[in-house]
Amino acid sequence: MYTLYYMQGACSLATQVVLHELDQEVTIIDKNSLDDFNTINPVGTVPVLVDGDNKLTEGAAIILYLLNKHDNTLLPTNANKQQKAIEEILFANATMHPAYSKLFFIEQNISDQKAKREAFDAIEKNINDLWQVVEDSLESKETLNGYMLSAADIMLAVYATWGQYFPVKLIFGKRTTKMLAAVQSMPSFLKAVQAESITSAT
Ligand SMILES: N[C@@H](CCC(=O)N[C@@H](CS)C(=O)NCC(=O)O)C(=O)O
Repeated sequence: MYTLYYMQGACSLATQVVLHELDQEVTIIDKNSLDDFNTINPVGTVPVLVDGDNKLTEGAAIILYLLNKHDNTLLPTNANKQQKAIEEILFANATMHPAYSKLFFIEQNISDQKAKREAFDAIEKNINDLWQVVEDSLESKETLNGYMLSAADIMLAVYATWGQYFPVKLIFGKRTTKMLAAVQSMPSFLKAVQAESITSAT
């Protein structure tokens, strides 16, 4: 049994979806329900996963830990394919996620309206360029690795929901839209969203 610290709709949602895909039981705890979350993760970010005596942080590291620990079809075993899948997980976590994080940063930290608009415009272009990279990589395939759903698809499907909260126009290509919709309608994804809405409301 795992414990996952999360925030509603945040990147920790991808960790929960992966746990469901792996058929693992998980108790989820809303970071915002605690007064002292920084004693759990001094960086203050979710996800944090507790596995027995083991406390894990950093989303990509947590997902790779789970994929290495449990049998699954999300991470290929073939060395070259696995390397590619890890690249895609890192592209999601270390390239796409930080681009979206700038939207939150701009909203919270820039008060001058002109500077704010310029910053949003710049990051809008950056994010759209990254989604174009995803669209190009989905040419003639339905998921990032081409033959099965991957952890990176799940991570991207979570981040893709964040743009709606900001004054930016994000453009998803046809193939990307199809891949994101496929992930967002998976039973594991719906179960994770539902679990967060119940736990956050209590
Ligand atoms: N590098 C970290 C970044 C995680 C991160 O930025 N998490 C955000 C949510 S998506 C967070 O916890 N922000 C803290 C807050 O908004 O209170 C990871 O991948 O785990």
